[in-house]
Amino acid sequence: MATFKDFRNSVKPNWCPGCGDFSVQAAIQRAAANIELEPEDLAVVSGIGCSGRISGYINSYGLHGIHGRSLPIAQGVKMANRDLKVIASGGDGDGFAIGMGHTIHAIRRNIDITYIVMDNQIYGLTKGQTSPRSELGFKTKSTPEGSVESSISIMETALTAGATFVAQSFSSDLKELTSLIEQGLQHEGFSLINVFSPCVTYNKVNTYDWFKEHLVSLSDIEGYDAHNRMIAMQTLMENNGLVKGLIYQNKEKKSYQDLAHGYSETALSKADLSLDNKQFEELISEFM
Ligand SMILES: Cc1ncc(C[n+]2csc(CCOP(=O)(O)OP(=O)(O)O)c2C)c(N)n1
Ligand code: SF4
Ligand SMILES: [Mg+2]
Repeated sequence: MATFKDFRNSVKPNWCPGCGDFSVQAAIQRAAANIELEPEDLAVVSGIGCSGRISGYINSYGLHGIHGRSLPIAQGVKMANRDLKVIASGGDGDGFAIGMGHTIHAIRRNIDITYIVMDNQIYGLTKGQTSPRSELGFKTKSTPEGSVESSISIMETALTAGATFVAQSFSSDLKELTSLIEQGLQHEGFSLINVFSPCVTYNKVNTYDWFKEHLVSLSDIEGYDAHNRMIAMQTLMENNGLVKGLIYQNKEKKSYQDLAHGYSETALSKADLSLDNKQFEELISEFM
């Protein structure tokens, strides 16, 4: 049986020392081992950004795609081989700016993949511009007078789009993050895990200390019910989205694969899709 070390490869991450993304990498590796996956059972697809490098640092199938497009690729991988556990990953810019259209549709489509966003409230790779997660008034090189746009409330947006699994965590809490990734991978449908993953080089506001001071742990809210969408929304709004833990899960809604007519139980990539002459002629005659 594989351990988390089997999900390591020889590539040395070139993230800055202290970057929150190291913990996300470690949590994915631990979660995969904890749910008894082997490296060949997992595919990690990423977009572009510092965070997007993560697919190269995990010993599994992997694809470092294009900016904002990890989700279409990851959904395609899952549809072609439903036997794989598939993780899509990237930054807040990747998922909530250029890739936002894909994010909303992946949520409502509910294909059984796990989307892990490393949310540092900034564009790290391009050296520190505002992202859709930067707060109003946030000063960067691109907004020296402070951003005049409000931050997108992404967890609330996911709930309204019909998400069946919504969670949020923090790079400093490896135990919780690992557990949420395990739960996300085991959830039958689309799971979104937004991780506050500080950029120590360009974001001097939303630091580790800032999150420790501001984040409210759902496990500290007595009687919090993660199966109640109204409570989830209310709790997010009351805390300005700054909560951590499993926010909402709906186990009743079927995944896309379970609803899609004629979608084979056998992974397409493993099915014999060849046709004999008679089947070929019949197929062609349907279009004539
Ligand atoms: C189509 C396209 N547009 C713009 C870029 C430039 N670009 C690269 S990464 C990035 C944003 C990175 O921010 P984020 O997704 O938050 O990742 P981080 O680096 O913070 O982890 C941008 C705008 C690009 N590579 N491709
Ligand atoms: S620039 Fe920021 S996000 Fe990128 S590796 Fe460095 S600390 Fe991490
Ligand atoms: Mg970012």
